[in-house]
Amino acid sequence: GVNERSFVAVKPDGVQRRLVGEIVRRFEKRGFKLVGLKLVQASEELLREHYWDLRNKPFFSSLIRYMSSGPVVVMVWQGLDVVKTARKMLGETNPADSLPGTVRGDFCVEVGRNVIHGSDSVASAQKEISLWFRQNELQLWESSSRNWIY
Ligand code: DAT
Ligand code: MG
Repeated sequence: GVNERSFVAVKPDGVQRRLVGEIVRRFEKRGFKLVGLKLVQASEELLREHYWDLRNKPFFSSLIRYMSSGPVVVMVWQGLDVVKTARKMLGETNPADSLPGTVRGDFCVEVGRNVIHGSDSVASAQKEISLWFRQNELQLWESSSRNWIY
């Protein structure tokens, strides 16, 4: 429904490369509602929890090192089918497979520097939102353009 939420993060390379505004712009213009946003230096402990499902992959330790190499911008976006739509807006995990017009297809070339994260299901979105945000960091607000989007 329209209250679905997704967790989206601009990774350290995206922050360093000044892509935060561009990425926020795409989600705003699509019609999603921003309900949480902050710039954080993630601890390795938090990142290991975030990527728990990948703990046995050969790239796991380099992934944690990359993700803790600088601040990330973490966001919660809300709207109709936002989890699936955000994944489409991100592109494929490997930027080489990502179409132009997607964030990864427009702004990166390597899987280990793929600029952005987005939850892969409603269930993982709920887990990730509660891992990265406190309840009082999420804002409930009425969007004045709601009736023009829905
Ligand atoms: P996604 O970020 O598209 O959800 P994922 O959850 O499978 O992809 O993996 C998380 C991140 O781990 C991904 O964004 C980049 C890194 N990664 C995935 N596969 C990789 C690989 N084969 N080599 C290096 N890094 C990889
Ligand atoms: Mg994933």
